[in-house]
Amino acid sequence: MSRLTPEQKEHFKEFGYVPVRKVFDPKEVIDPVIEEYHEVLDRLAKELFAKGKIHSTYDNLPFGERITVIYAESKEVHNSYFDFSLPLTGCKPDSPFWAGPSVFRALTSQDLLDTVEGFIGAEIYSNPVQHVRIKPPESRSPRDDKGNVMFGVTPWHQDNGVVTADADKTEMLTVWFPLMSANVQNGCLKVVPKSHRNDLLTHCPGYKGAAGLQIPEALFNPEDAVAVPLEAGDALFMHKKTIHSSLPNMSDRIRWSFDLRFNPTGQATGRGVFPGFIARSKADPVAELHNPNEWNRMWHETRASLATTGDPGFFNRWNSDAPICA
Ligand SMILES: O=C(O)CCC(=O)C(=O)O
Ligand SMILES: [Fe+2]
Repeated sequence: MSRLTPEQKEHFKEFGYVPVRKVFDPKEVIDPVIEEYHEVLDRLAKELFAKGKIHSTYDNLPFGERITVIYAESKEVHNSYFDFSLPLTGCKPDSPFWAGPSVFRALTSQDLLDTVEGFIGAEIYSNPVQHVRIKPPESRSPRDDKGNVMFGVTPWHQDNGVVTADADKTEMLTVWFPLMSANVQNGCLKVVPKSHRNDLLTHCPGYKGAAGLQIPEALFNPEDAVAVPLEAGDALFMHKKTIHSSLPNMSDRIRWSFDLRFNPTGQATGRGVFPGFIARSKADPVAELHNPNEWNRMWHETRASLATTGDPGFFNRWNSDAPICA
């Protein structure tokens, strides 16, 4: 499988991102994840059916179609059931998440870590800022009461802007890869080349009614952005200051991706309440985590503790009162 070439490293340094083809074998890394998610969807379907929110569990549909139909009929996006992360606000003892063994194996794929090593060296920490994103076609996606597609486009941001300030000096690398091909039609990412040379720009919470944090377009030139289509097995590597967003899913199939972060071990993750782990250590291989059950246990423990202690309360440094956010 692919290792980082000097040209790819140079591209990353120059432009703040680099798409790498065939980082890992999708049959080895992605197929087991998809298999695992079938079971998660099955449980969700049974739960919604029992609550009377859907008329059928749609067992016979393929994954993408099944999830699209289930989200549409239940009028809700149930992405937390699949995500290997927890809500930062309002976490409950039974908040759904999924930290299964195949997901862990994808996070720690040796082929993936070999490429990551090319960027940040051989002491690799799996930063817990990570998500699976399943985006149904916008034409059939549930909408909120303002008519916005739920979990639609990701607005412009820098990943540095969504972590706490203690990680501003962290050499955080974003790794984004699709589980099925992602292109302009179904909503791949768009990145602004060379934007990593900027400072951290102001992010506005709930800007123009959109969910989440967003950099106002007055602060950079969105016209400079380029789309990054990828096949299963490819990955996009991004600098923490690279401005990026996603396109809308205008296709008739889902857009399905993992986004992971890695940093050199010992540096702040920017989300200290969540559990990370040493994915690779050339200096101390014994410190590496290889047990998927232990990873799963750490997330369960975090959920229990957040549900008891309440919201961490310091995860967002931004305020919509900033004049640029008006
Ligand atoms: O997949 C998306 O829509 C957004 C992903 C993203 O912002 C990231 O990977 O940092
Ligand atoms: Fe991002």
